[in-house]
Amino acid sequence: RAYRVAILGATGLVGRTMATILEERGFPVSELIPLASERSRGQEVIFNGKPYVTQVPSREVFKGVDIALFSAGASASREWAPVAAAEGAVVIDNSSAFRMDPDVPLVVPEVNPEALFDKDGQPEKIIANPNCSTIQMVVALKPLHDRYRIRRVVVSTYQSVTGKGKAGRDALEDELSGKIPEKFTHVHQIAYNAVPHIDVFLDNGYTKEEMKMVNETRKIMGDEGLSISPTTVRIPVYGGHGESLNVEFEEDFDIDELRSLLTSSPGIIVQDDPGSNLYPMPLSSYEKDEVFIGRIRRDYWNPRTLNLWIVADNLRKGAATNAVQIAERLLGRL
Ligand code: 2RA
Repeated sequence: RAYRVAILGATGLVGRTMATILEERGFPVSELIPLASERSRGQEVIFNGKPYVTQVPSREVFKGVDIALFSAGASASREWAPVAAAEGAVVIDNSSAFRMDPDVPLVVPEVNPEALFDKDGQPEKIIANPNCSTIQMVVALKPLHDRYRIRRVVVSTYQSVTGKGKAGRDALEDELSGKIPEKFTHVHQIAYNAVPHIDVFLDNGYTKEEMKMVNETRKIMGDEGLSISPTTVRIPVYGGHGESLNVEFEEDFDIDELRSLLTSSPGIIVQDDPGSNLYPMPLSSYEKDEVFIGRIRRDYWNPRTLNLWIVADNLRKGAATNAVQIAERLLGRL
């Protein structure tokens, strides 16, 4: 059977990528229902060669929708997810609105697919898609945690301007072309710069983006004891987010065994050959759906600790691909 699929935020960078990925992966869509704010009403979204006109969300519009992919920000999700769910749709929500709600599963299919279903095997009505910087990290950490038990992770991110959507990308292009705005989209100039400030600062001195990496990782991995120490940084690149990790384990590890473990784990491509200058980069991860890992090496000072470098396309595996992979797991169960 084919499904009626709505995309809320259909004209944004993630929403458009969701439609592209549904199409690329041959997801069985009988009708696409693109939704967005008043500003985008009437814009066309081309899907499988057919134009679909963007509407504004309403209770009516969600009637008969099987799957609703949301990427229009937390307040739109808070308003419309309960409505869509009440009308019978399963909502896969890319905003932060429900991620830490104990009644809502937060899912990365390679890590905790079992959380998608209730005890009767029915799909949960609202499913949260994690933050981009969390998704790529947990895909890499899961097999390592299962095998060597992680004690602590220190992570620094190098995040693409597209994490802030089209406005984030346009801001870099404008600044590079010499247009300096009155108010910077990335708080400070991002062209030729690096800004260690993503989302707002919290009372504990961390940013909201950093605390997402802490709290979401614990929830997805099902381990409240995991200690994660993040610093998140915006850099002037497109294509993907990079993350440098220092991971301390409970157990000893053999580096060759660890490398083969990562190579054989789902969703991961190891690109690690310093002799031929091979390691992942944002440009080479662009438009790819996997998580790329390289620079795998033992910590110089602590033998139970590992250094590695992880890159993924933040609009794809960090957002749209993960959401569509969740939807794929629901096929046949709706
Ligand atoms: C960012 N993590 O990169 C955000 C996007 N969800 O700004």
